[in-house]
Amino acid sequence: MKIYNHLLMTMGAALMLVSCGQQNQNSTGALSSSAAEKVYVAPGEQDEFYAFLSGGYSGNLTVYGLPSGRMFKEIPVFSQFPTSGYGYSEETKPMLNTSHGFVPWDDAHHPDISQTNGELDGRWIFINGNNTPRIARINLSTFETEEIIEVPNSAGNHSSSFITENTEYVVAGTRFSVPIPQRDMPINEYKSNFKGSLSFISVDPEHGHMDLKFQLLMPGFNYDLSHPGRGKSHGWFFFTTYNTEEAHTLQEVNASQNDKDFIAAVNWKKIEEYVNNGGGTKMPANYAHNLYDEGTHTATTTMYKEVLTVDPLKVPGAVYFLPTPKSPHGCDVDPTGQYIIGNGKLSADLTVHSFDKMIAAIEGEKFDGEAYGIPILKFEDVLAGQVKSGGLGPLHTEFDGNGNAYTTFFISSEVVKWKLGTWEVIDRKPTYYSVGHLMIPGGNSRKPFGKYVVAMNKITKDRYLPTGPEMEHSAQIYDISGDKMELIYDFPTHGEPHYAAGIPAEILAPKSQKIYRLDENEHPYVVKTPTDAKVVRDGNEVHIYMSTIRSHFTPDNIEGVKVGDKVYFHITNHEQDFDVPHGFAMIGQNTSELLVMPGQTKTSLWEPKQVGVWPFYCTDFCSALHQEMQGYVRVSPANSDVELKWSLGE
Ligand code: K7E
Ligand code: CUA
Repeated sequence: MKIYNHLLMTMGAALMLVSCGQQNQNSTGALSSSAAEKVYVAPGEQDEFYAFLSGGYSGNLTVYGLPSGRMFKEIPVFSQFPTSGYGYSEETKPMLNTSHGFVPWDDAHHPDISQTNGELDGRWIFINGNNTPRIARINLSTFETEEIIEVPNSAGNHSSSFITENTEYVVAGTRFSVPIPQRDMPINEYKSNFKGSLSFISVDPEHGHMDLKFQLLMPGFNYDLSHPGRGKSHGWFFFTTYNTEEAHTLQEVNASQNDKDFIAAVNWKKIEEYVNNGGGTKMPANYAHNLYDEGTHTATTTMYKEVLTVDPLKVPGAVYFLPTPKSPHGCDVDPTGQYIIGNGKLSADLTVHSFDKMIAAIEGEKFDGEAYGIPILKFEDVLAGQVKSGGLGPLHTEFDGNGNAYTTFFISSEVVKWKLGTWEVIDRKPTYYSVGHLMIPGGNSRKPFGKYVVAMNKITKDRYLPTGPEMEHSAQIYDISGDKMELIYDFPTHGEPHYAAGIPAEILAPKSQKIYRLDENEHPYVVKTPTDAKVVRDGNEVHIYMSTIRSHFTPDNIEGVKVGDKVYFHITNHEQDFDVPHGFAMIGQNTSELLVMPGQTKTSLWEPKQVGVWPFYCTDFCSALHQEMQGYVRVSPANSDVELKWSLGE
């Protein structure tokens, strides 16, 4: 307890330092002109890497270039996005369905790019929604969210979404333990009654489609972060835990009592075999699976009613606990798969476990008791080494593929570079300020590209011109090609990036899709040629089959719509040129505009409430005559007999 109090005081002091002590510490000019050259990507030239930064509470994913720090795109994932109409258009609304109904927001933390043989293959990127537990898959040729699966029996889906080295599974662990199945019970009966679920979601190797294969029901700890084994440890997955005390109140104090929490080592191959042989128990659960179809440009939702659960005690030899000091946060595995790093956030030292020693300890039954029947391995028998870092508040570690590791320290605001195997600290550089995750392209794979590290900071303060009380979070790029790290650039981010994933541009850029082919468009309301444009009434629903091309809508004038109608504008963009979208906006609609890409069909719902003649227009400056790209809808009283008609050029 004494140590704990001391740590709290140190944390407090360090935080104050961040708050008021570090202003302009960098004013000596960290950037030499050679540093400027390192990040300078001349006009018309392109970056070497893509970086995908999670958007945190924006619910989205942002795409940047490295080393320029230029933002290329925000990909909507868990949040409605008026810029494109995602989550507002009829086609994409189902993407945000859950067992709790339509949930148009989430908190996205950890993107991870698909892998083949432990190397980035650039097909998909996965990301977790924390708050209403979900995992999303984004297609990396269209940069569109294609699939979102809800994770039942989970709460605070945080140790997610990390993938195994052949993208067999995307794995999602619960941060908060809950009653499973959910039920009405007193909160103070948490201990030994709540459970933590670790979900293994299989990924179809061809289409990427996700399927919740099984959930491991673990003791009621908090499962904070995770990473897959790779190489020799492929087949295992590692999760940090905290609150092994199973406290249900004032966790700040009560979840910091144990000197050591655990890293849970899960042999998923063993459990997979058990499940494939009919093992596990089906349990009722409600969850949504939302899938976007590329042909119809439309998402559909399937609701599931049960899930396969596995009791770890039924699969002997599948789960072990590795004691790890002081409420570990990050859980990282080096490129060889030998070292598992757990960073106790209340500790100064980093704990490194050895996979080989773990296997030997399991075989030698070097146990130090058990927790709910799960064997606890002896700390000394699995420990590879400890890094005496001299920093405070270690969080996350990445690797450069040259035998070095880089760990962030939140409290002491720095990145520390150290050597795997000797555990010696090689270099340390300040961050501005209070760094969370860091990212090296491919840093979570067998083959990192150790040229840059991007630090994602929680506090911005004086790094940019002030923008009122709210500042965007700041990221920083360090050149790590030499022995010493060199800070070469700061750039603002969007939302709150937690983790990120980077990949060489040469893997993604050549396969980036340029248009959707109109002849492959299978949308039920597609208009393949302007002569097919029409307006159809079905009761009080009016379906407008509309096409766009520079610079008009077909049709552009519509009459016979009535107050109380539900008017669906189904807009097909007839352009087949790269980067020529058209937009659509209707006065008074209770949704956003739409941005329709070439060859695509999107639908906007409008429910007119007043009679009149109401305009719509194209929102994207698509041509010299973009301002002429407009039309009218005549709205008559509910009982009117004005006939439905539509026209262009009449
Ligand atoms: Cu450390 Cu959500 Cu990965 Cu933030 S988490 S920093
Ligand atoms: Cu189409 Cu502006």
